[in-house]
Amino acid sequence: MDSPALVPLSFERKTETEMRAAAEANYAGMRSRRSVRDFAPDPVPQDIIATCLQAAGTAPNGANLQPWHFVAIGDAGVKQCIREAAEAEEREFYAHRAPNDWRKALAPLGTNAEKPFLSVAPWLIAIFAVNAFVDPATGERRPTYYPKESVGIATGFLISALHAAGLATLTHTPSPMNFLNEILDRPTTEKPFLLLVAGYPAPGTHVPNITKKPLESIASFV
Ligand code: IYR
Repeated sequence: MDSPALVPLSFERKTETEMRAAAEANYAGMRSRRSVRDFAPDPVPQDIIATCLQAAGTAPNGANLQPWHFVAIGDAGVKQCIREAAEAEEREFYAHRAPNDWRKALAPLGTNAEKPFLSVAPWLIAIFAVNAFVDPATGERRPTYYPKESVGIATGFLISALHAAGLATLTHTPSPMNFLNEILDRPTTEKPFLLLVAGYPAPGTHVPNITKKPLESIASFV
């Protein structure tokens, strides 16, 4: 095997004071993010979404195969189709499929089968994990590695990029989500991972009064 081509790493050390300030500023930015379920219909330029998708595409991933595909949907007809298919699944979920424990866990969020945000918000981003692909060099089908982990990390990058850009998001997971392959014409080698809703919050939006766990209960230092 040839040794891989290497390039110098671009990295500048910050002072500890600078690191502290940068970590604090980032934390303050991240903790101001809230999941939003009431979106304004106001349009958001496509290029802003595209830049956030490029940021998502920088995520670390298995063997750099970048096993993800994002479909950004601004078309009103496609959004309506997705809304109808998602609401059909959600009606089943809330009426029959949801176990009681799950129902109880969701009660503080006040969610139900109605998903108006899927047609109101300017952008839906359907995120797919790519489990296999055809190698353009050989025509062979090849697997990807750690697609779920990779697409999860990329989705995190995307959510923080959209938030940093000044947009609100909602991670939406109708289950099952196979209808996304059909509506968006994606191959079966791609598994829907998440539907991300992006836009501006509707004026006067309220969010549940919930808190995040303190550091001591989510982390330990040894
Ligand atoms: N997919 C359903 C239920 C739901 C599940 C979880 I876990 C949530 O954090 C919120 C909702 C829905 O979207 O309503």
